[in-house]
Amino acid sequence: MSTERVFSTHKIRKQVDLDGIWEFQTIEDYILPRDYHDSISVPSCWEMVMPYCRYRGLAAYRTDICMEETGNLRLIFKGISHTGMIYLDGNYIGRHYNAYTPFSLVVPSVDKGMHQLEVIADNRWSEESRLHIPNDYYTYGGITRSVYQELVPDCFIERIEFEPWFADGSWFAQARVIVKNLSGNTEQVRLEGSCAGRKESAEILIQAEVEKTVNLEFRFEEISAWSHENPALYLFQAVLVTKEGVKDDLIERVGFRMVEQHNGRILINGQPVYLKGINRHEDHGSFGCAIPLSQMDADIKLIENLGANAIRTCHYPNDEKFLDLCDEHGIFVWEESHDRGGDVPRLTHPLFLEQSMKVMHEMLENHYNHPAIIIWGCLNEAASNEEEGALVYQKHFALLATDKSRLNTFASNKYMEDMGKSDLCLGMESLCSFNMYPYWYGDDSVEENLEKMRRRMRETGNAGKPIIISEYGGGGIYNFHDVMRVKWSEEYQADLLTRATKEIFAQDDVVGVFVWQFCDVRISQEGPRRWPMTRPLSRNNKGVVDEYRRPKMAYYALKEAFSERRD
Ligand code: ADA
Repeated sequence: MSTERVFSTHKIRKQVDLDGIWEFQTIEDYILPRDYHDSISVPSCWEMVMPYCRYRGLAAYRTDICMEETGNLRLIFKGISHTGMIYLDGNYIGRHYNAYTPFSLVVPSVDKGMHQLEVIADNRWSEESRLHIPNDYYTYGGITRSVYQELVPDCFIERIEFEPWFADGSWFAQARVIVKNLSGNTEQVRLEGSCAGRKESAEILIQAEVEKTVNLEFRFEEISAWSHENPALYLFQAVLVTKEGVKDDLIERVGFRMVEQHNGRILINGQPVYLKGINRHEDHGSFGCAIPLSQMDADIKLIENLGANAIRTCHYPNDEKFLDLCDEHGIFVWEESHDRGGDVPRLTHPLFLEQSMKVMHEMLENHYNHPAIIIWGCLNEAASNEEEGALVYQKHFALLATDKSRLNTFASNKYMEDMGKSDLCLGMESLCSFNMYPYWYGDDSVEENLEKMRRRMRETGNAGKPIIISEYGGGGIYNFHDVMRVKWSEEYQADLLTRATKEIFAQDDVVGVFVWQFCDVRISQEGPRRWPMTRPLSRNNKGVVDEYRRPKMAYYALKEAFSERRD
């Protein structure tokens, strides 16, 4: 079994896991070193390994790979933070920007035998990086997610989009299978798709050096729908056959569910759901953002034990294995494209649109088949109250709206009059989501905040849309106790969550909450915002568990508060 996902993705195609100890060397420029003087585990964040704890810069990685026969080498990188340059036998073969999305490269006709794979990872702040900036979370460095090697035929299956829907008492699906032809000839292939006992196929001609989408239509007789209570999952296998026989395959895991927004409610398979959620950054005191599967599993169980049913992947796409676990546990996911807090100068920077749209494309392409993802999100707390910002939101929502099988939203904090012009973008999203920090940053109550949100929704013709409170919470330092229950004590944080959760649950038009946040996270030292000055221990301490997952009083208070709502 391959380890790319939590299920086998191939029965035919050969995939090798390249995780392990690679050679490692910090460097000063984009020039491969001749000698490597250190080693490091892949995946990992170099900050978690001495002596690189504060290293921000460039580093080279090297490993040997084996081609068992001459053929097309496909390399899959699940995440390099934040820029990766890839070299095979010393030759440059590709580049990728952004830590949080996977990418693949194909090198045709690679000779049988041993080869050297090298990667330069770069986590520097620079003008060229408009999404990874000093922030209220940390941009780690290194090959932070797994790497795989594959041998692919000239015509191979690149990916699958499986879109199910329910109509007239039956489940239907369209499977869009994306096939690539690397060869210089037009190829004739048969594409076979099978799922839940149904089989469909199509014969296609695919021109030289192009990518083609093959549509397979299915109608199913007996299907268990995917839900929080019963997260039923099915395997979809696509097989590619040429006149020489079976050549390639790709297996995806899918779930059958419909997501709608109706009468101010979120409906899953026609049933209203209330989202009791939590914001989770990919961060851990021992692993940084390179969280191993065992810890992902433990995180899911901590979150389930809270009585939560939803997670927001603030503020970037997550590791696919974590999304796989959410599928299995019936946890609803709001997956967010990468960005946090874009002001007008950043949103209008010539590289911002290109970089943010690319991440969004990669998120949609790679995570399309997760039934757990019911909401796509983008542009957390950006300049949605400025004309220039609204233009960027428009472009993002035009792309998100191409997926009709999910809802979309963004977390706004621009509904308050005292922040100047109010939000201009509420009409672009299917749900209205707002971040608020009652009893923490300001003195406004839950009710006062909600009144401002509702007023802005009315003013912009969006009254009646479901409201989500996408963030609320306060800081609490693990093991700091105080009889006065002062700010930063575990007591204050627990009291805040008890009170705010109760007050939000009493609001009829709110259909979900996402507490800020699951675990304490490391924050950037640099940058004009001087984050450490307002973040004791150089962490955002609003986690209900600390960076090592030790529960604070807030964890138990939230568990109690969540148990008050049973729908
Ligand atoms: C914002 C932001 C979060 C975090 C939070 C906080 O709402 O979306 O990333 O910075 O505030 O802790 O203040």
